[in-house]
Order: sequence, then structure tokens, then C-alpha cells
Amino acid sequence: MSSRRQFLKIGAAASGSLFVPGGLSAALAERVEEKRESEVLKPIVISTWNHGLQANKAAWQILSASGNALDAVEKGVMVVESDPENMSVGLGGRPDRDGFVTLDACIMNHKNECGAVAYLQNIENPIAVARKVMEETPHVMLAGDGALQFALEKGFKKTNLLTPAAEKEWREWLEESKYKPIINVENHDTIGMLALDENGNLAGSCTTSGMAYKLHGRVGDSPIIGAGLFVDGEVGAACATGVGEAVIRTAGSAIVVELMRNGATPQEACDEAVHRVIKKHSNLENLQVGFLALDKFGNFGGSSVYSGFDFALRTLEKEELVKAKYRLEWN
Ligand code: SD4
Repeated sequence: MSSRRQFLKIGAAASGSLFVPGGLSAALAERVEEKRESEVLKPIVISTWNHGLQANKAAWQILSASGNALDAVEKGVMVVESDPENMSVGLGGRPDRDGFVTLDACIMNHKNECGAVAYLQNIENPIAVARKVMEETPHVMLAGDGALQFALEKGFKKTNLLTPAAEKEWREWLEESKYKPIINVENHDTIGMLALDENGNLAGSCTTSGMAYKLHGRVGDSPIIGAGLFVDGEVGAACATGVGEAVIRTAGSAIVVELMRNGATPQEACDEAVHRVIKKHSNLENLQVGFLALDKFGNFGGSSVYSGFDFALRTLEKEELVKAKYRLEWN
């Protein structure tokens, strides 16, 4: 047994706790050592829903050419943001109830550097603006008019994001105006992506037009570091999709990463975060939430409240859609 492992074990036993201030838990430290002997699965990228397949392709071009995870997660989700056929992200996204397409996005790297934009309008690629917030400002998040002003100053072009198809759907919705978000395979509103590059560095991104027909001004979990996305380079990364309010209430992605820090596998961590969402909400009707997690060794997992949450996986050997585990069945 190495001295570090012995120290952690003794420390944990002596204090009667698994908590190691500022460090890895004894359980994770043990797994780190075990894993050093075997091979880490890298590069690897995972992303939410079936649109993740096209996003992963773009991310893979970067990862397979020895590129870095941050570039991969930015360029990967941009493909989906720019796809007018995709009605859940960026161009073509479903508007709020007043007909405005308002976008939320964030990005984070293995050094805890992060950037986000919230309630941003008329910019096709909010994730690229979030990256500029991260790299070219002293701030983490810009919102609304200020985010738009910043984007324009950085050379982004103003675009009308409301496509005729999304506008037609919205006008039909206005006839009854009932806010009943149903999230399933055909109907979802976000892409979250996590990648581990050849150098063993993690990064993540999350971008959305938010819940369709939300109140004007509503911001969800997707631009909130710790809710829609969290990355800790020493441990792993997680992202969320589904009803953002439930993800924010439970600090979803931060919890998933913290659980991994304490020794849970990515799958166990996602399962537990889903369990908490269920436990903390008395009304679970239509409360779909899904989490993805990737640890620094390339282990991954996905879990959701209800069935129907798929995620896309790309490794050297595989390119496929994986069904996430779920706890409840749609009735
Ligand atoms: C939000 N989490 O704005 C997003 C929506 C989503 O599948 O992921 N829908 O709350």
C-alpha cells in the first residue's frame, strides 16, 4: 500500500469520517491508484439525447486529432445550435410564451475556469459567447442585453432565431396557452456534452433555448455552473437536462461530481442525483430530469427520472446511442 493511500486510510479511520479536507476522499484515492494500473479510456465524448450523435461527430474530429476537450465540447454543441431543424437549441429553438427565443449556455474546463450566458437573444452560438466570457472577461456569467452587447463587441452577428416552423408551433400553442412541459425522446430542449481528451483533461458544455413557452425572462439550469454543468479536473464532469428548476433545487451536476469525488462511479452518482430529485419533489408528474457523468478515467454513466433519456457515446471503438438508466416508468 502506498504511503498516500495508507495516510488517507489512517486519516479517515482516525477521524471516523471519509472527508479529507481539500483532497480526494479515501474511496476515490483508492480507485485512482487501482486505475493507474489499467488503461484510461480516452479520448471519449458523451452528450445528451439523439442530437448528441451529430454533435459528437464534430467533437470527435477535434479529439481524434489530439485536440483539447474544451475545443471539442464547444465545437460539438455548436453544430446543434446552428441546426435550424433542431427546435431545442440555438437557431430554430422554441420561443418563450411571448415569442422570444432566449438562450442559456455555459462551458467549463478541468481548471475550474468557466463562462456562461443567460437570457441571450439573437445570437446563434451562445456557447461560443460563453467561452469568450470565460477567456476574455474577469466574470463568469453575462445575461440579457449585456450579454448581447458583449457578443456584438466580440464580432458575433445578430440573427433572427425564430424560424417559421417554431413560430407556427408557438402560434398554435397560444390558442390554449397551457404550460405543460413534456420532455421525452422527441421533445427535449438541451444539449450537454462532456469530453476527456488524449491528455486526460476534462471539459463540458451545456446549451439550450430552455423550456418551450416558459415565462419571459425565465432562466433555467443550463447556464448555471453546478446545476446544468460542473467539471472538476481531479474527479470528473457532469451535465443535466430536463426540468431545470428541479436541477437547480438539487444542485444537480455539482452533486454528481461530489458523489464521484467521494468514491461513487459515474453511474452510481447519476442514480443518486436522480434519487434526490425524486425525493425532494412531491409532484413528479412530467418531472423528467437526466444526468450524464464522465470521470477522469473515461468511465461514464447516465440516469433519468423517467425512461426515454438517451445519450450519445463516441470512443475509439464505439459510436452509438445509449439508453440511460431510469427509476420511474412513464404512466
Ligand atoms: C431548462 N434544462 O431550460 C433545460 C431544458 C431541458 O430537455 O433540458 N429540456 O430547464
